[in-house]
Amino acid sequence: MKKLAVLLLIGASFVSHAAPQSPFMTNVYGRESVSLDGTWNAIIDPYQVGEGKKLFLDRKATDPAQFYEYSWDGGLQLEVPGDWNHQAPELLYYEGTVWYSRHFDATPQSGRRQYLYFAAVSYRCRVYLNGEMVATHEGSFTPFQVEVTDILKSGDNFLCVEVSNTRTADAIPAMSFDWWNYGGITRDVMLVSVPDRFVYDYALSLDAGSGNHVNVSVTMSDPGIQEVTLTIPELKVRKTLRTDSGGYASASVKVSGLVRWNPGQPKLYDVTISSGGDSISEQIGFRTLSTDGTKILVNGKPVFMRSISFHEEIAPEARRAVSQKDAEYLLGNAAELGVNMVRLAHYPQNEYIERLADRMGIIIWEEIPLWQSIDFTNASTREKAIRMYKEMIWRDRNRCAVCFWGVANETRPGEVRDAFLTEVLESAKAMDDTRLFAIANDVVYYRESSGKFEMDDPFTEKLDVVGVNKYMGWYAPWPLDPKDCIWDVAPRKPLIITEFGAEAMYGVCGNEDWADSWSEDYQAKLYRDNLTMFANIPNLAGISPWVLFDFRSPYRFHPTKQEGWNRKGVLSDKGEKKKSWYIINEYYKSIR
Ligand code: GCB
Repeated sequence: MKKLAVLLLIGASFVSHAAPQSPFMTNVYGRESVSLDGTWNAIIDPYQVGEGKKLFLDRKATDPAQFYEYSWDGGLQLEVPGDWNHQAPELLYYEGTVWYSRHFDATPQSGRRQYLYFAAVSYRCRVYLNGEMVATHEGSFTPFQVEVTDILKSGDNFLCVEVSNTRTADAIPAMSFDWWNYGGITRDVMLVSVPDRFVYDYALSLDAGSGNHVNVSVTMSDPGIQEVTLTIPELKVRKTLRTDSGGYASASVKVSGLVRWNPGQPKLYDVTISSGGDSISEQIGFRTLSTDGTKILVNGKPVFMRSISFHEEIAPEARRAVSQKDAEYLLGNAAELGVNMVRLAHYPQNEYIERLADRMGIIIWEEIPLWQSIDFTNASTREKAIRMYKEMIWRDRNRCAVCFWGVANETRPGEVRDAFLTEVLESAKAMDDTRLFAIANDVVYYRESSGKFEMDDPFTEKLDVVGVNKYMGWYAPWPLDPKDCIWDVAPRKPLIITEFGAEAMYGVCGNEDWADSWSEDYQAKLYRDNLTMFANIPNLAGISPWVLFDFRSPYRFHPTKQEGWNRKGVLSDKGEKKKSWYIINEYYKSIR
């Protein structure tokens, strides 16, 4: 029975169930677990011969005629969580396969189940435990788990993971993208222990209609009618639900005196869900989201999005962000700029970031990497996108900070793309109707015939909010004086400028009218000009300059200006403030 569950979870397939069931449990960080982070052994396998050589077995010669062409001892070691690229010079640009392994001790307990949980592996992987393949996963930015109760041994266990970050045309993102292709076991790994029957997934949200009901849904790990109790002590909520035979229960619970989560005023409540011998707790906030014409409303009040984007990267150390401390660094720098929102570029980032945003009261826009050159004709890519999107929602649907689900970034309108994105959008909407769906589009052009900036993308009609990435003064010359640039883009919806900017080398002074000066002065003037133009966007509901930090990207190979860095940060790769930082900081103070 448990073995069957293992097989069903392989490859992130979904267990068929009376109720929708996530491929991983909700709130793994609230579970009893043993961390498998730390130093792992590694073997670089560019020709992919590791499987044939059975690297997933930790073999040592035991008779005189035996030898093995590999050893897990005495070779490369890599820290987990972490990208491999910054850990060894030969891995800086590496795109291919690396095998990871480690031993760990376990003590299986009767009446409990054990899961291996990977918060993210970039980009695809196969997981072997004690020589047996137990899971595969594709996608760098969402978690997966596999039950290993029946495979785990008392005492020593050997865990091996084959990881590949090879780019392929059917992948998401696809062949080229403007950030570093970090490979490796980039997020936490843990061995999670849960009771035999446990609270598998749950979602809580404030009912947008009544405003004083908390909607809760719970799925137990196993079918069968069971009692589940929700408690929110501060609100004096204690509600017992009965699941259906599929192990699913939902209810709408009236609350009084609820203080809502707001940007800048992040009220969170201790919430516990228990059933039988199991209990899981975390802090959750409650808010509503809606739009009214061209306004975005949080708890019924208009909020202008003062945003910034960042990649999941610690620029001064040229590596992926992996920890609570790293989350504090990224969101701390964003907060200092004066934001109330962060657009996570361009994928779900590690959970430390979303959870900290909840606690700091910073709104999050989250998206999957449907970035530019996706193969929209490929049915398997579409299935992948739908799965990734669901995984993102499953992981983060209890994070009230997450207010926007971004559907795609800079894609070309057309029948094939529209059909693809519509399927992604519809399956996401079926899972979550408590957030705003948005897109970041770059197909906005100045039309001489109308004298206005316009956009033709009927797909945006299906969305709540339209984002526009527009690099006026950088990739596109100004057609008119910025003060005369009038916008008529999605005029009946809220519009967020989701990207604008220019590259500048920190500390470089230069001609503010010459893009090729790569100077802070050019970037600063471009920022001032854009702010002037934004005043002519009647439906403007927020701005999100591109980007907080200079970030690493093989896309950017100018030998003296970029050296593998996209220099559009308002902060340099060392975290130094450019002139543009002060312009945005002042602007954000002025519109608070
Ligand atoms: C964009 C992309 C972003 C790039 C940026 C740039 O439009 O959405 O990922 O990094 O432009 O710097 O060109």
